[in-house]
Amino acid sequence: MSDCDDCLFCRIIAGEIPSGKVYEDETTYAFNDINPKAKVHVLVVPKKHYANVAELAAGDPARLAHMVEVAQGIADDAFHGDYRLVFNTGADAGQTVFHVHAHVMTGETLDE
Ligand code: DGP
Repeated sequence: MSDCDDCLFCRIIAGEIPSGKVYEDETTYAFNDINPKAKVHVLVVPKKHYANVAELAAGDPARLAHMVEVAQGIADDAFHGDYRLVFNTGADAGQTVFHVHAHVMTGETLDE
């Protein structure tokens, strides 16, 4: 982990920027997306900084699996366990924050 001083999500995890926290454990943090695309739209992030899901999968696959467990728990609580999980990876795919984050969208029936 390095170069986190100017990482928005590292600052949110550190509590330097307020967020609507919905879950936290030793390795993982989850908070409401500021621009929700579904009734429930939560971002799940590892506390350790990885730029994208490919780096996380290569560096710590167990942590990635745990993020999916956390996403499942959010959907179990919000909407009988159904959810959409999105990792935008790279600027041309729409990634704007380069600290890996899973978009968990749930809480309602989603359009295709
Ligand atoms: P992406 O485009 O995949 O990199 O998604 C970044 C998401 O982060 C986007 O849906 C909006 C959200 N976001 C950006 N800045 C903030 C913030 O300061 N607080 C919160 N809660 N969400 C943010």
